[in-house]
Amino acid sequence: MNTAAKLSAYGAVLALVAGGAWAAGSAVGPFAAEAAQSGHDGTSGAEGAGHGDDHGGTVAETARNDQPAGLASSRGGYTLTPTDTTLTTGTDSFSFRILGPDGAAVTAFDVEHDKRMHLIAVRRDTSNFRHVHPEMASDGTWTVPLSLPDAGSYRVFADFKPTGGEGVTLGVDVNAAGAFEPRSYEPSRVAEVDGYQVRLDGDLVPGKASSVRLSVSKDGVPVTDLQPYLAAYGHLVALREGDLAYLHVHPEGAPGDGRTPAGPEIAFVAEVPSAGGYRLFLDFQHNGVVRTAEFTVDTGGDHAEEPHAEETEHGHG
Ligand SMILES: [Cu+2]
Repeated sequence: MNTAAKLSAYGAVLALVAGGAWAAGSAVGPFAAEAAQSGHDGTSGAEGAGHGDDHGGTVAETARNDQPAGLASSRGGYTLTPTDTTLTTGTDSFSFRILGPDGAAVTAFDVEHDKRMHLIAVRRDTSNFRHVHPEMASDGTWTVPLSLPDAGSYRVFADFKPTGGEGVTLGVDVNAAGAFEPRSYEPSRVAEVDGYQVRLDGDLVPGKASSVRLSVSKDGVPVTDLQPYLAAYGHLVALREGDLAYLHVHPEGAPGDGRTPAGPEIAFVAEVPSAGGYRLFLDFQHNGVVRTAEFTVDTGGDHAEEPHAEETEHGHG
């Protein structure tokens, strides 16, 4: 009944994003487009006030954030500072520090999903996605090999939880010199990678917790022996086209919990903050190799459901 409850364990990062929107926009609904859609007769304000109820559970603990993650290099007192913002195509490494509220490099981080630091790099046109795990030196400098195949401007996200603080994702741009061809992506719900096919089912409805399912097969045969990778059968990162707002989503259920199968389907609950195009990147592991499947979805228009249609029934009931 309360979709927000489903977010509690595995969608914590995403819930932070979504909860902020609910809290900040409680009078008019999670986002402006939804309010506009539901308010055909100009009563969007009243209707919006009505559907604060079904999101109540997570607002209190998530009200601190009012922006999607990854859009800023500094947030909540923490700052991502790259050692060098120019990288070389081919073999190179990336190093950085996280500065804390006192201006000093942070050296204490909690383990989340098996790692103390998750680093995502993607060119700003959303090509060349990388998800890697840096190592920290004792002075707080993180370093990771980062091979960028093509020139261009890249967004680098550091996803971490400082000990004693809140989880945060900071983003910064780095550049690899040279000419490049920008890429664009048509909507696609089927990914092919190394002989694997991954299908995306379910629609991301802006402003609502939405179930999406990813099904993995190899040469047409469903894969039922996915291997845990970073304590889950899949890791899903969604990036909003245009500004690369960052959503890190985790599956419903975990390996070894007695109810979550090792494929072929991986179920996620995700909430995107606004209508528009999103690029989705699924990391999954099979036969000892981690692969990434990419999808492109457009949450505007055709797929959007009429929001909260059933709630109009009990306005005066
Ligand atoms: Cu990671």
